[in-house]
Amino acid sequence: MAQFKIVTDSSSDVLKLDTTPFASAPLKIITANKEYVDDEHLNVEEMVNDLQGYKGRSSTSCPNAEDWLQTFGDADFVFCVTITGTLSGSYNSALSAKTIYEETYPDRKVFVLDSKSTGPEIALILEKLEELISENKDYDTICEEITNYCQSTRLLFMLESLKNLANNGRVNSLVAKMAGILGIRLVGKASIKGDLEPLNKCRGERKALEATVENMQKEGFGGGKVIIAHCFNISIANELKEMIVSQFPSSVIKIYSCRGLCSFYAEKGGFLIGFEAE
Ligand code: X90
Repeated sequence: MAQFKIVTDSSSDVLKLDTTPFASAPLKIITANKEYVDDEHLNVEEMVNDLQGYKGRSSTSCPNAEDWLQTFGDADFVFCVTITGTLSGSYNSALSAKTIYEETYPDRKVFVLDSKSTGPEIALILEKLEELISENKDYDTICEEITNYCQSTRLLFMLESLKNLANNGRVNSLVAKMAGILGIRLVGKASIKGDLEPLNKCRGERKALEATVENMQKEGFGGGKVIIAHCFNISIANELKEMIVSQFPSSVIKIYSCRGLCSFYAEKGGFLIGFEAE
C-alpha cells in the first residue's frame, strides 16, 4: 500500500505526477447535447469548438463524495487539493469523503485543502506537495508546510469573455458585461475569499499583458516559479513569458494548455497564471 497519495480535481489541469501516486477526480461540462468528462480522454479542442457555436444552456458539475473516495484508493496519508470552495461544491464533497474514509479506515488520514483558486495555482501546490514528500517529511509537517505555502501563491487571469462564468452565476452580470465589450479584456485575480476579483479592463492584448505583469509585481512576485495556463492562445502565453523573464531573469516559467473545466470558464483566448509571491 502506498504511504502517501496526492489527489486533486480536474480544475488543476494536472493529469499525472512524476514521483508520487496520484489521482484526479474529473468535473463535468454539460450541454443539452453532450456531457464532457474532464479526464485524460477529453478532446479539449473539440469541446471548445463545439461550445463556440453552441447557443443553449451549459453548466458544470463537481465530483461527489463517491468520486473522491475512488481517488483516495488505498493510502495511509492522502493529500487532497480542491478548486475554490467559494465557487464549487468540490471542496465540500471532498470533506464528506474524508469523513467516510477515516471512519472506514481509522489508521488512515486525509488532508483536504481548499486552494481558494484553480488551474496553475493548484499545479504549484501539487508540485510543492511532491517536493515535501520526496524530502521524507512526515504527515503533520507536510500539512503545516503546504498550508503555509498556499499563503504565498497567487492566481491572476485574463479573460476575453465571461459568458460562461456569468451564465452559471460565478460572477455578477455587471462584471461579465464589461468584459463582453468587443476588444476589452478583463484582468483579475483570485481573491483571498476564493472568488473572482476584477482588477483592470484593458483595451487590447498588449495592455492586458502589461497589466498582468504589473499586478504580479504588486502581488509580491520577485522572480520565483510561474505556471501559465492558456486556452488556445499559445502566442500570448509566450509573449507573457518573455515579458516576465526580461523583468525577472531568475523566474522559472512553465506553459501548458488548459484542460476542460478551466477551458470552459476561461474561454478561448483566455489565460491563467499562478506564481509564487514573496
Ligand atoms: O462545481 C463546479 O461546477 C465548478 C465551478 C467552477 C467555477 C469557477 C471556475 C473558474 C475557472 C476562470 C478564471 C479564474 C477564476 C479564479 C477564481 C478563484 C477559471
